[in-house]
Amino acid sequence: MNIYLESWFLNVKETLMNKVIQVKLKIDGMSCQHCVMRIQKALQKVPGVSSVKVDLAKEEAEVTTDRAVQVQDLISAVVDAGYEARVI
Ligand SMILES: [Cu+2]
Repeated sequence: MNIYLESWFLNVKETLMNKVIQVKLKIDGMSCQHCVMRIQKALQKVPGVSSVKVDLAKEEAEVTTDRAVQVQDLISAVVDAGYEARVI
C-alpha cells in the first residue's frame, strides 16, 4: 500500500475514533470581536492545532490540525473560554 493511501486510511480510522484533522464548529455566545479573539486563542492552544478561522457572523469556527486531535478537546477549549460549541 502506498504512503498516501495508508495515511488516508489512517485519517478515516481516526475520524471514526472521533479524531479530526479539519472540523467546523458552531459557536454559541459570541457577540463581538473580543469573543472571536478569545475563541481563536483558546483553540490555538490545543496541541496539534495549526490554524483557526472564526467567523462572527456565521457563528462558526474552522479548525485545522497538523495531526488528529480529539474533537472533544476542541469543544472543551471553547467551553473553558466561556462559549458553547458543537460539530457541524
Ligand atoms: Cu465579545
